[in-house]
Amino acid sequence: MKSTTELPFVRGFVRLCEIGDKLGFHERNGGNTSYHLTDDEIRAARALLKGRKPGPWTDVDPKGDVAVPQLAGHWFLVTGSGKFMRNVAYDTEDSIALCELDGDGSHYRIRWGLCNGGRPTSEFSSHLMIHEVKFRVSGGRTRVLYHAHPPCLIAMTYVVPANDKAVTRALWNTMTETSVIFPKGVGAVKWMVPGGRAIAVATAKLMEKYDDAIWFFHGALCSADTFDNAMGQMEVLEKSAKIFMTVQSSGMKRLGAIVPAGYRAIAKAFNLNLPTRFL
Ligand code: 2HA
Ligand code: ZN
Repeated sequence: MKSTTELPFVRGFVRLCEIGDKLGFHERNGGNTSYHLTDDEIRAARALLKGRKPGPWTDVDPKGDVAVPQLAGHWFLVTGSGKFMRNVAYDTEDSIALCELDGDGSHYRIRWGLCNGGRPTSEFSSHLMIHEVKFRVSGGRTRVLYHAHPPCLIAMTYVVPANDKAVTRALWNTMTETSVIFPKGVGAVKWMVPGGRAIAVATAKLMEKYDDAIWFFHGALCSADTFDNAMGQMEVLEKSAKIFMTVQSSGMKRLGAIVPAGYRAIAKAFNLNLPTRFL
């Protein structure tokens, strides 16, 4: 292998960005994503980058408020601040960055990418805080964080109250298999300023128990083990929200069409533990 863009995790990352753009989830520079490398992937990247000078150490959070000590020394592939998802496949080395964290998880340096300058996404510190939670609760399985602005999902947040139960029930009640994709439910984060510490703390807390969170009037954040699953979850959120909004717009407000006994039957058929508080 000669180039960083040929590494399998870089190819998967680029493909996710490309698909998200085609699905209309990313107007202009909307959305961002990050990937947490495994030890083997770090070794492969290091071998390719041998002799290449890393960028300067930089605060993870410009305000110096965020450190992720449990991720000290870990590497992340992340979209660049202000970069367009549409351009990630077209001009990969300009659009994304491979970042290494320092020994206390408070600084990063760029090892590859953002070749014409720039910084990781404004949500980088939020992503790292969420990666730290997910690394712990998933035992290292969760690798991908994907943030997008899917239109029907955003529209739905104007109709459904900002709480986990309301959002989960609304989504579960659209397609029969939505509860199978989100068996733990989906978290709700009330409107907050993006890129700030408050939204990061609120989301990180929800990510202890959920894999997905809706940011009201903004979009969603999905976490998963693979790029396919992260994109799959975002697609199911958007498709479910589209069905929800279509039914609402028709005037047929038949929320609750799938009855609690139906969910119990789904749980049995798919061997799931669906929390009864959402039924
Ligand atoms: O990265 O979507 O929320 C651009 C955004 C910030
Ligand atoms: Zn956003």
